Amino acid sequence: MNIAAAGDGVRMTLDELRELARKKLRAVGLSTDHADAVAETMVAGERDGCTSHGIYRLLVAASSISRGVVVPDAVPVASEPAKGVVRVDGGGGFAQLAFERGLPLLVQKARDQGIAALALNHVVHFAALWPEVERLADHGLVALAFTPSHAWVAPAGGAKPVFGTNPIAFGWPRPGREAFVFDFATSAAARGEIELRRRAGEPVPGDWGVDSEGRPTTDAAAVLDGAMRTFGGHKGSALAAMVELLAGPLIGDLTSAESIALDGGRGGSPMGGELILAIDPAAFLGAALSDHMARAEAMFAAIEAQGARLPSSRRYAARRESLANGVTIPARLYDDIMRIGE
Ligand code: NDP
Ligand code: PYC
Repeated sequence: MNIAAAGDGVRMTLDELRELARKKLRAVGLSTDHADAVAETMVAGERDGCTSHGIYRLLVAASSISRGVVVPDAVPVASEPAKGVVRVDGGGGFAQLAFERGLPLLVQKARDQGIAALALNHVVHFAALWPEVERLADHGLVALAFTPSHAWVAPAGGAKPVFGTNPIAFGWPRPGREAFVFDFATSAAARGEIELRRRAGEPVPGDWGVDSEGRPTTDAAAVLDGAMRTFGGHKGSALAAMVELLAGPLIGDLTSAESIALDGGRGGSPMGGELILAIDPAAFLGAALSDHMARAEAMFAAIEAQGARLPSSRRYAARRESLANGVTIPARLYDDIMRIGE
């Protein structure tokens, strides 16, 4: 591996990073097909400057495997319980391979029927959702994805965890251009962001969470031990509840409270489900498809014309830079990664 020290980090190409991730995941016992699928999302996160869900997640995945939270050689099984529904039982493995197994059927059903849903069940989830909605948008489909996590987040007006950090991702295809994509936690920040601050010894903003006594704090460790806050007060709180319902009871899977109870203090990544919706614009628009997609472009142009940016524009810029020049892994993180599987 031709890696180079760069400042207080280690610079490498994306191919080198992918190889490192696969090797380390296999070293902790993950089967090759899982290791490849999981490595891909970590590399995508690092490439796009999403460090809380980039290569740092190797530490998280290795820890979940060593704590016995993940079935490392699970074989995802796809089924079609209804005309517009694909279900993939992940068998306790990581969600990435289950998504790969369900994707072709989801795309086919969305094209055949105009709209389709994919439920991933019994999967361990630590990843960002944008790679999934972006893949669907690349197929010309509008996409939404939701997953609960572990009960770390208090409802607006409370101070005890009920919700997970419960991300919502949305993808919109833009013919000839990179898709419009957003993806964020319904908590004030992703937990991974707070974990990175704790590792770096940095404080968090005062509105991200409370300590275990319900007092506001800027201490990252105290928030992790206490309760995180939703974004946007009661609005984020309602959206977090919606994610619990859509990707929990609706698809026959766990809520964040049930998932953390199942974990039983092992500290693994959340076990549960994910719901992904795919909509084919052609089903609504038929021959008028390109006229109406052009109207969407007018809205994007109106946003950018006033200097505001589109969600995902920073990510695509980071991607171009990483593809050209590689990425730099912080020295301490690199050292921690190198110790995986030793
Ligand atoms: P952020 O608060 O960083 O928000 C990210 C989204 O908002 C991106 O789409 C980003 O685009 C966009 N955005 C940010 N700033 C602006 C701006 N000024 N103008 C326009 N758009 C903007 O994300 P979170 O920290 O909440 O979440 C990070 C990741 O964590 C997500 O990918 C999520 O899926 C993941 N996550 C996963 C969980 C799981 O259980 N699996 C749980 C919780 C989170 P851009 O990327 O271009 O900056
Ligand atoms: O960052 O909140 C988070 C998170 C939870 C599960 C995966 N990422």
